[in-house]
Amino acid sequence: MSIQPFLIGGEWIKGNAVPIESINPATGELNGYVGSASAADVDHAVTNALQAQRQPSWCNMLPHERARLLYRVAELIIERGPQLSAQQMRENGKLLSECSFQAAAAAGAFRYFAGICETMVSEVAPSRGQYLSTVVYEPFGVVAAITPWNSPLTLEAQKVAAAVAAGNAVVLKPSEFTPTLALELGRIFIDAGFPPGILNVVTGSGPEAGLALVQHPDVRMISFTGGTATGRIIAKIAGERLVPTALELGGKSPHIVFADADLDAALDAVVMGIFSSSGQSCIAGSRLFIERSIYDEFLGRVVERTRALRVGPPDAPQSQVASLSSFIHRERVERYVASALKEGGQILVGGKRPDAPELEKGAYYEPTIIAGLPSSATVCQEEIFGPVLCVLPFDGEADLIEQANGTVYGLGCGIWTESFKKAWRVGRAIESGTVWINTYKALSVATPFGGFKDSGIGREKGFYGIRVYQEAKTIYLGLG
Ligand code: TXE
Repeated sequence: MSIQPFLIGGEWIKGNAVPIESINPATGELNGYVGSASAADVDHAVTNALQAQRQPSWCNMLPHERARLLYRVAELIIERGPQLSAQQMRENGKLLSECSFQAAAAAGAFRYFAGICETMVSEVAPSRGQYLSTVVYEPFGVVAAITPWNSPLTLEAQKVAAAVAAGNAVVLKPSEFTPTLALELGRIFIDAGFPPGILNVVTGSGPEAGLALVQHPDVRMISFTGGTATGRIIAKIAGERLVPTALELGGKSPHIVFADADLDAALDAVVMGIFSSSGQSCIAGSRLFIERSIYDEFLGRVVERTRALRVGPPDAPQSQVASLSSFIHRERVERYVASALKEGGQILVGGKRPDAPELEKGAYYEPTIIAGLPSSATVCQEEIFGPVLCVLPFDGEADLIEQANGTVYGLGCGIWTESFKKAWRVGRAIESGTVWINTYKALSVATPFGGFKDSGIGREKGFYGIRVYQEAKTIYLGLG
């Protein structure tokens, strides 16, 4: 059995834990085996990262020199884009077109943080005495980056680019469902000329490799994207260790349509907002709120549009919704739909696996719409992370805001109305890290991203996204 090794200190290692079996969720076929890190392997990775981070060749490297390496990584991602996109598609079943878009976004993240390296400044505070008071920003040392399976290309790039731009070394642990994109990033780092050990990749399970990483005493900062339950486990450990974290967790984003909206534009956005990536997106607009006066008419159009979506293989150009990321995840989605039925919900479309025999071997699930449940129902409260839209009517702004804010999450929110005053009022009242007005899922590396409430702690991306990976240090220079 051939096992793909992982990367520690520039060396490729098979690892001491049980190898990962990588399965293509769109076909059920085996992609191959990938090495799995034990706690001892993780210790080895962190030790290497620490040594590499302390080497003068790295810690004395000037920011504009780091920028050159980061630009080179961006170029290599673009050159290898088709291969990276196809590889992500084979591991998580995402549409090839979405994967290609994400490869370009990954390169964009490296270019953006390279640009920040070239333009960032230290600060001089107004003096209050005979001294010069300055603020400089230092790297933490070793950063642990732990990523999920839905969008490894972009999520791994945005963490690694910012952490390395800030001067850290990184130990990256990708999801066991999508282990090899991080390995390709490791290869790109070597080819771009980064010193060995600045990016280490440990593939392996969450409870073994992931846990060993967050517990390691030389890891000084943890950046995590994944489910809220895992985020909570990590936050507890980090709290005990007094290590800062950036946690990007789940969501149950409200997508709101007022009667005065441009309903054609809203319709496109509502359908794309939930069913792109088969709903496996933390910012999926999974709760649709429709103003009562247009509820029946608009819901009818959403149902009709959803029924017409073409479910198919991720590499077929005509496919609009591909498979889910794993068979185990499809079962989780099915359990949620069953719970909706049990609680009295009505399935307006979907609610089952597709009948097409050619999709039988993959983890496909039909785009599904559920109505007739109150906001308190399980499927309206918990993150399903699949192609399932829950629809609710609302009567006026107060009712809407109460319902929209009535979950533990606060990641994204979409508002459709032609009244800018109403959009502003509602947008300010919604507890959410991002609000889209008359657009949805627009994302830029140049703006901060993160969640309110159980959707996370901290913000990634944006100009200050680099500060997440740095400590402020004040230096007083006596002049008296
Ligand atoms: O994610 P996990 P899972 C949500 C979504 C999904 C649910 C569960 O609702 O249905 O989470 O998905 C690593 N210590 N999101 O179970 O477990 C794990 O190996 C350290 C939302 O797949 O959070 C992987 O690398 N690490 C989301 C990473 O955590 C641990 C994206 C994420 O896996 C660990 C994915 C531990 N104890 C799921 N346990 C988003 N915000 O976009 C696991 N891991």
